[in-house]
Amino acid sequence: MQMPATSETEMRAANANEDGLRHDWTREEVEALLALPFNDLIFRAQQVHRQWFDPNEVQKSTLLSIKTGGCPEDCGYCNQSAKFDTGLKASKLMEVQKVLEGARRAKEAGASRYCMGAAWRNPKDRDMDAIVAMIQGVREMGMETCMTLGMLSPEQTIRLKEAGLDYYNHNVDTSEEYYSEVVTTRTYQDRLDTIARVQEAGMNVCSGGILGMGESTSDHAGMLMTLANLSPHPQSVPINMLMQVEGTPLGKSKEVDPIDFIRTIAAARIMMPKSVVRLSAGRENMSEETQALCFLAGANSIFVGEQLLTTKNPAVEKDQRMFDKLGLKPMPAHRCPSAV
Ligand code: SAM
Ligand code: DTB
Ligand code: SF4
Repeated sequence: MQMPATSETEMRAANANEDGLRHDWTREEVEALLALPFNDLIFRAQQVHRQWFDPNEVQKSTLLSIKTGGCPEDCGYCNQSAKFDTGLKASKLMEVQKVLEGARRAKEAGASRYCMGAAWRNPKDRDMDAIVAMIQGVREMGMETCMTLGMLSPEQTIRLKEAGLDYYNHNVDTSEEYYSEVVTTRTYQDRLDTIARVQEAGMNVCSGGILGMGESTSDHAGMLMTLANLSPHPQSVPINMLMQVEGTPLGKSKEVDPIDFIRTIAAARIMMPKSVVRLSAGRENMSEETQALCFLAGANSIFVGEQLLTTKNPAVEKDQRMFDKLGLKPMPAHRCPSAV
């Protein structure tokens, strides 16, 4: 017979999954973490960070929009939705060769992962041959592959796995409670279902969210709780600062205080110790000092290259100067300690 747990420590040990990491966070616990004195929070995050990672290594990914605009979804932050008038020109799925040329350039510029994104609610089966060819071509260059294509059917998930896809990006974006304020054309559960399929197929999950959409600190806690209670943890956790785009419903949202952004990164690092945490969209509008504090808080991945999907990212030379100043070096491919 199992003995009842007697102390908080024992309770935690009992609830830790077989990977030895916690998947039983409560919202209150995460709120308390986010509210710690800043120095204590950063110190804890650094301690955790150094258990699993070289603190001076930062993973570099490059993004490419392989299918831009005209999306039927209504995500309030996104200029690729067909429902908002943002002046963005929609385009068809790119040719495989063009995508591979982009990957080659990204590799030369020092990226170890190529992330390909499509403005789809879900891929159509007729697109899957081209998607598979892109994955195979990028893999042959020795880069890690990531795709973000919207919701997946079980069959499509298997095809991506068989093609050798390393990571699938599917963000939960915010807390479960705030989600319907941001997106109405799908549910939070839809997102979790696709994430579960990707995990079951044995691929690495890249999942995180966006700050600066008018949500509260408690929503930051709720989002981190959802991510950290996934088992296994998403191997990659992108934390985006909203890129405000005129014409989208969230184009004029109240900006997040950089300190709250850094706190969220630190809590993500503490809660998901073996995951790579990406300081994702929003660096274009961030000071070097804020970015340095994000790295200190445990962020160890960025997007490199002048463009994210449709919006701006810092110039490669500017990022290199920042790396030199901070003594950072690129993380080699396949270094994430939790990757499958
Ligand atoms: N359509 C697919 C989907 O939604 O999953 C894939 C592409 S979508 C652009 C990928 C992610 O980019 C979104 O989940 C969201 O987190 C992020 N994103 C989109 N627009 C953004 C913006 N303006 N600022 C920050 N992140 C954004
Ligand atoms: C993620 O979390 N952020 C990236 C990637 N995953 C797909 C996308 C950021 C997009 C920012 C807005 C744009 O450039 O269109
Ligand atoms: Fe479409 Fe993805 Fe943009 Fe939502 S975030 S509108 S699903 S491209």
